[in-house]
Amino acid sequence: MRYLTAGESHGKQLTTIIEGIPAQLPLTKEDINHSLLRRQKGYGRGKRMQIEKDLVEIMSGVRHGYTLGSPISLVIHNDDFKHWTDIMGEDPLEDNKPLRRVVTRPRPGHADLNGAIKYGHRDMRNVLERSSARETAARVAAGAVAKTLLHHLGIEICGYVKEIGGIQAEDMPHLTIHERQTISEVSPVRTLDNIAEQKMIDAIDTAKREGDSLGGVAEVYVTGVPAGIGSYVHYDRKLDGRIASAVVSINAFKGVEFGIGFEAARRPGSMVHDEIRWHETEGYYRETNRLGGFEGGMTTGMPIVVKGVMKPIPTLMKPLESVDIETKEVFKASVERSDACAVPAAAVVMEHVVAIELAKAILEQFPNDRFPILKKAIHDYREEIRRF
Ligand code: EPS
Repeated sequence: MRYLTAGESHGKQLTTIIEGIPAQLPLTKEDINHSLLRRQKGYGRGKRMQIEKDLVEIMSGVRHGYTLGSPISLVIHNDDFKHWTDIMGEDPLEDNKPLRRVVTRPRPGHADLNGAIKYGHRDMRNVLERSSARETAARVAAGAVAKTLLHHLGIEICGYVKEIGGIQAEDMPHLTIHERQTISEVSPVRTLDNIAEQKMIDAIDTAKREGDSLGGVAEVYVTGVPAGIGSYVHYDRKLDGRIASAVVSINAFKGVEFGIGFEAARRPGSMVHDEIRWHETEGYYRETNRLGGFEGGMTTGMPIVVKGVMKPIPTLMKPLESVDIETKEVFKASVERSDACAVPAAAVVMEHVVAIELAKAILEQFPNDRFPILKKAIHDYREEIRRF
């Protein structure tokens, strides 16, 4: 399975093409729209989310509620494009018509300056339109297809917020995946801890008042993945490595931890590794899950627990100093609109990119063009490893 996305933030639409999803998987646009709606929610988002109402149009690859095995192409229209038709249109500019909304002032922390240098753009709008996190809507659409596939294989996944602006949610190791899904869904900041929730909201309000922005930590929790997905034999088949790469590729993400993560550096080995147990009906399991569901680049069969850290959004109402690329003069970058905090939305994005990597690994390990045969293969594998 592979996918590509296309589309500018204020262009006509976002497009995704997904290749390699087997035929006969039940899939509807509601499955995808549900994910898109979840990504748009979250306390701290700015005015743009009031303009957009992300809805998918399935352009190919699905017929009467089932996948065909052909490429699935998905489109999300940008409602904001109507305000940008003159600026973002594809036709050459008419004679003497000036370029509008030209960006010559790179925002610190954005792709603006490096992208302009790399591609030779003097108008940095040519960079920021694609580097914008708007693109994550397309990744969520692709991820919703992956999530649907996983769901029909008995694999459930949930992303939620662990930390915003230094306010940490308590660990809730006893919660089931369904409790995680239900509790986080009704939280305005998508967290499981209702005490931390109000403090996070207050922190966002303060940041907003001060023209500032807040980052945080999202966690993704996955159940039902059998042991042995991924591989130890080669660097690029290690599934934790692939997940780490996918997470850091999300806009503004700077790092990843599995299980206890960096804490492993501070503990002796006896307090890090998870003791192996065996149960007559369940098979092998670990007494603890400090390693977050991975050993040797492969799943252990325990829940996958992965965290991603998001830096504060760099588009700030409170200006930071930068240099105009035309005049070379120092100026203070200011903007009209921004999100004070997008960590709740980013948790949804992270959930979907993790789903994509898991679906990819499963389809590599159990390749089949027909979904019912893939489902049987996974069922048989689970039975086999239970008796191993
Ligand atoms: C973004 C800037 C804002 C965000 C946008 C990402 O958009 P605008 O520049 O239009 O105000 O709202 O996020 C989305 C549009 C989205 O769908 O998540 C940026 O610079 O990354």
